[in-house]
Amino acid sequence: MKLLLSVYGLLGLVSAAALQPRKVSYDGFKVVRVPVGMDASKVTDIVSQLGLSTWKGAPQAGRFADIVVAPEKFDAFTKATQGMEVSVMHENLGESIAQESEFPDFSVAAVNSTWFNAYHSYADHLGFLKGLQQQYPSQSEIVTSGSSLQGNAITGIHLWGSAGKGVKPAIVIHGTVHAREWIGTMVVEYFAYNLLTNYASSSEIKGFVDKYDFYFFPVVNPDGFIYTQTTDRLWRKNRQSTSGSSCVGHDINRNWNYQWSVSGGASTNPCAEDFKGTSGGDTPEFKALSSWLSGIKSKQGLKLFIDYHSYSQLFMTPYGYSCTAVSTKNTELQSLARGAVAAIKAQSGYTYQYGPICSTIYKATGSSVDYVNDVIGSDYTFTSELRDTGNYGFVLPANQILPSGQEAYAGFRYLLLNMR
Ligand code: 0X9
Ligand code: ZN
Repeated sequence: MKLLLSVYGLLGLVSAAALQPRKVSYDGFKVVRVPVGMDASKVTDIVSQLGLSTWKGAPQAGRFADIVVAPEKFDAFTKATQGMEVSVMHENLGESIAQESEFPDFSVAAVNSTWFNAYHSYADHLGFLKGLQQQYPSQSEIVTSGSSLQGNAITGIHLWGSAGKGVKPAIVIHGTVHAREWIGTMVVEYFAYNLLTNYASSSEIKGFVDKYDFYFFPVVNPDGFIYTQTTDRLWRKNRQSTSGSSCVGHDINRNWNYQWSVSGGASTNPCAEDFKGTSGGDTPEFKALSSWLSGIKSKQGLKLFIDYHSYSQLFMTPYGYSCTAVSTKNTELQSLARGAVAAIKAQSGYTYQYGPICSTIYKATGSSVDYVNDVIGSDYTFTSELRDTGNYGFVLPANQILPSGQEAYAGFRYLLLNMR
């Protein structure tokens, strides 16, 4: 009997471990930044020969490559990059992640601005939305735009003003479709917090909230986000498997089903960070988000959609799928984007670049922006890459949360003041 019990005890431990895989350790890993030079093949070869992962996709000529290097690869990497100006972003990535993941205690009953001094667990993010909503019960509600693959609700907060709910044109803001881009979560929450807490005292903000219905979704990829907190801080995609492959994850921002088949802006390899999925729109997250957006559009109209990412400090417009296709509203979109980045600069002194996705960053098929612009038909559609430009990348120190929120809000405010 005793033996039996201990065998079962052991089995219990084993199955608990199987359910909760050990956290990926980045102890001693460095993240470095290397100028790619005019011929990208050199850095590309180093990355592929040493089996390294990069933070901003494939190395591009004339830009920087941000590369994660495991301790056992330091020597080979140093040798291979001799003569290049390598700078260090994270001396010890494991330590940077540990600092960032010191989540403070949180209580739903006491939501206040100290929230923006640190990063938080997924459960606390849900608590924050709930706590904020409870402080403004007559002009906000918790909403969900459907379910993720693993059945997590894609949760947001809906705000409205003097006209009551569901009447005015909608403004929809997405964050954290890429799981590791944690600053996006905080910035989208900052927008909701700023509008609700200042509605009564600021006539400008009252004007915004009386004019539009706001829907803020800080984390549209909850499965991926949770995975960054339980298992691998650098996870990007959702957690979908692909038949015939042992690799997990589809890039939701390559899966929106519009111009999805155009070649070159995403990967067909299930192991790649930008895997587009097996067929257009085959992620549960795309299905949920797109059908929710189309419902909102027919119910109250869709004035503005912004998808927040990190990092690179960019403010972008359609299109991603083509560098020659031009949006019918392009002149106005560029003028608004130019104004938004000027407002960001005036707020914090930080420089953001602007322009169409394809020519500003790279060709990307199946991204939310192209779909929302052309299929849903939002009046205005943008996507922004938040801080920074390559000092810390995805693991941005917590003391940059508030300034990131303030500058992103300055850009958002410019749009609210200037959209027709
Ligand atoms: O590759 C992407 O999806 C975006 N860059 S990121 O480093 N955050 O992954 C750029 C594509 C821009 N398109 C949209 N954000 N919709
Ligand atoms: Zn992203």
